[in-house]
Amino acid sequence: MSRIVIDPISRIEGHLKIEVEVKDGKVVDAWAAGEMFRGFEQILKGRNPNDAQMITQRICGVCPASHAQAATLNLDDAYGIKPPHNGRVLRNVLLGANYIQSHILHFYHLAALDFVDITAILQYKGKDKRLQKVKAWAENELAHKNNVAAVGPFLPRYEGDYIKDVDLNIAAIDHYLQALDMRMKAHELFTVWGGKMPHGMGVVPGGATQQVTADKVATSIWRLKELQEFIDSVYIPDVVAVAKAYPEHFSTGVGCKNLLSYGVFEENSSGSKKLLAPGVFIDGKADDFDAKHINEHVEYSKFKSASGLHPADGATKPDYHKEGAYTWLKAPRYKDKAMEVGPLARMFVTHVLGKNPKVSKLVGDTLKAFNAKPDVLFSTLGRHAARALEAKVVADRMQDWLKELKPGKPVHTKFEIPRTGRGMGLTEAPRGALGHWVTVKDQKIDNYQCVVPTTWNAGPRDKNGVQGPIEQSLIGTPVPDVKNPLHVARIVRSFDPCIACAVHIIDEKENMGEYRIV
Ligand code: NFE
Ligand code: MG
Repeated sequence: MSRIVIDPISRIEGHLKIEVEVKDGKVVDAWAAGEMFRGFEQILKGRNPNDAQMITQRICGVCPASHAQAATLNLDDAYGIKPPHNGRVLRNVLLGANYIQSHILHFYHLAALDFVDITAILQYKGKDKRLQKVKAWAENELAHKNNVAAVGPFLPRYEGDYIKDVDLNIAAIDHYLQALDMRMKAHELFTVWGGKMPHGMGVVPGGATQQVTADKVATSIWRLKELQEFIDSVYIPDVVAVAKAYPEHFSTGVGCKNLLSYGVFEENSSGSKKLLAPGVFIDGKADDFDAKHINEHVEYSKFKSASGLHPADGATKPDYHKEGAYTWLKAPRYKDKAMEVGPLARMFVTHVLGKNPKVSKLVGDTLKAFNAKPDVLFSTLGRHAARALEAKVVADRMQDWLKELKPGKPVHTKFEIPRTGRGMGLTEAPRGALGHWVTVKDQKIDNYQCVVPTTWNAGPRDKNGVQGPIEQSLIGTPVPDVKNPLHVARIVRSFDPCIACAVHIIDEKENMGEYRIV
């Protein structure tokens, strides 16, 4: 029996520790730990409620659009207001731009180098200036490989079964560089309506801030067109190529097989119809989603607040030295079950509930191409495939939304902050189900709770000792070489974890030290 500690696991957002116990070449138990406490929920107490959508965006620079969305839906609910047509559609456009950016980021810049052999660039003989620069970097890197100070972002790495075909590797490195430009395009599209990225100014309670003009629509459409072309002709084919090269990863990283989606991208003013449907998949059965079944367990989390609270009445009281606790993430549960969230959950739930024929066709066609049953989606590769297909569904629909915008019409509904109120804002961030809850008292925030996608996925054991989704997904993973747990890293990265979001104060001296707001 041996223990492997990956701390921190690189190429994810934030600081996550993964610990696994290995017996006879396989993982037999796993622990995921978020080792920072940030305290955003405390920072919000006593503030003007309108500040929530600005402050909560600072939880994360990767998915601020989603926190803006959840916070404004939450405040809309507490204030009893709804955005006008343009306001609703603009929120979709802003969130959609962030989805596309985030999914491309994840596949190319965070996950692909689990498969692509970056050192293949040393054999590049072509004339592309960008690839020549990468080659020069790699040569320099290898010349200094015993000098830690000279080690770049890609090496060292866990060694293992990387793609061997040199041309395929070089094509993938070229796409890695193209993907940087594509992310810039998606960010530009976001800033047309959001002013800046990260932490946009485009979404506020009651709607959006930017007036709709024909030039803003036109400048968005051509950027989106380029993104659609990239998704169709580069991103999806690359995911298919990885899937063909690594079919065994259709059966690694299976996880809890329970899925949760709050639904996202409102398609009507009541919010009853969404592009990606709300729903759950538990013990093999699809069902409607009801927010009353959410609670957060803290038996293994460093909090002294009560366990099992619904987030509307949630509490976040840190306890640095709590016995048995190993993480700053809480363990969210639905009907007391661990639930995986993210693109796989959204696409699967939308498909099995039959809520969007385009999603069902894409999922069906992909499964047919691989001659596979839907069960293969519960896997490392299933998560990558669902993310790529979702990028397409969102980008294609965004073309319609941009055309549905009405120049000159209102983008915003006026409101007053009520003396008291309670709100719930449920949306889906690129990484999964995101909920914000607020209680307003004397026109100030009395309580604010965020339950974030990576808290669902990377959370710890619950009151019943049942592991969180990432922990469960690691059990049974082959570890042929304990010094190079590449499959473990591949599985964890397939969830696209973001710990900045999940542990929503870092102590200046050490994370585990005295509680202090910095
Ligand atoms: Ni910080 Fe986030 C997304 C949210 S994840 S990236 O997507 O909300 O926990
Ligand atoms: Mg929380």
